[in-house]
Amino acid sequence: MNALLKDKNIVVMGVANNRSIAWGITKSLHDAGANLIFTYRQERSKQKLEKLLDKNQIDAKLVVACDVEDDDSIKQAFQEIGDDAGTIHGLVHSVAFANTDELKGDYADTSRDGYLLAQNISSYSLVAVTREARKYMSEGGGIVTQTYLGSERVVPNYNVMGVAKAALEASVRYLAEDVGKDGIRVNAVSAGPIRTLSAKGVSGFNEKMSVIEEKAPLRRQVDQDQVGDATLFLLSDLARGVTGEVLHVDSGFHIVA
Ligand code: NDP
Ligand code: KAL
Repeated sequence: MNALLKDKNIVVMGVANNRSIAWGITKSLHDAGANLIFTYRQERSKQKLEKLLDKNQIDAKLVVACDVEDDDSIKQAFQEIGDDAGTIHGLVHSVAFANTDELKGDYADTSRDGYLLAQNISSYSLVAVTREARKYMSEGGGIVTQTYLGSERVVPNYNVMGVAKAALEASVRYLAEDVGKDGIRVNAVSAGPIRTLSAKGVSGFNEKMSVIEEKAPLRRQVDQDQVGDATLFLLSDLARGVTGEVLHVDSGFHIVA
């Protein structure tokens, strides 16, 4: 237990189950004394989340539905959060989606609809939620999103999602400039491969995981708790001088040739 986020109201988007990166983040933020507010899309995720909170004796301040494909849903969710919490001090964006059939084969075969869907949910959503959340971030604070190395390098099968993450990382920089004047920082964590529901069943995931143990400087897998602690750092005052940054939590894999 530490007091890095004591009495801070933090919104966490993207817990689907106990393997979710957002759940690792939840544990770190809870240990730091934060008041937690959650958003979910599917009813199934809400049920899993409520069970997890119960089992871990974490009291959520609020749990609200939010489909990031839908502006009205985002507006409604943040209005409810703002009405309940008064002030938001932090936001964790941990959502992404692309059609499975576009996460294999040639990137050149990506359909227009598939491209736009990946951009919509995985990248534009950060712009939309930043706009709504900042209305309630009157005391400043931090926003952290989740990205992957496939934005910087060509990683087989990541395809349309790599391009969405490149846009997401560019958004982090543009948003950081916009909201910096209000004392709000915007950063991303670039995690190494972690076995989650999203990662399940996508081609090439196992190979990407094993190469970390072989080639990354630390020669060990990345887990949700490591991403949780790095996200906590970025949300906390310890990172008060850091914005527009992409912090790699990948056992150092991105530095090796
Ligand atoms: P999860 O499957 O656990 O989480 C994905 C989340 O995205 C789910 O909670 C899902 O909610 C949510 N989501 C999808 N579409 C929408 C939508 N339209 N509106 C609201 N929420 C939506 O996977 P991860 O924890 O792995 O993924 C979290 C983030 O981490 C993603 O941005 C991913 O790209 C990133 N990342 C993951 C890595 C990994 O190896 N796992 C590596 C690097 C980055 P629901 O189920 O309710 O629809
Ligand atoms: C090179 C890697 C191997 C895998 C390639 C692509 C991974 C893309 C991630 C993307 C978020 C996956 C999906 O959108 C899956 C979706 O089509 C089907 N799944 C679902 O609908 C489930 C039920 C819900 C919960 O999922 C979502 N997203 O809502 C990349 C690896 C090494 C690293 C990863 C996995 C990165 C990442 O961004 O997740």
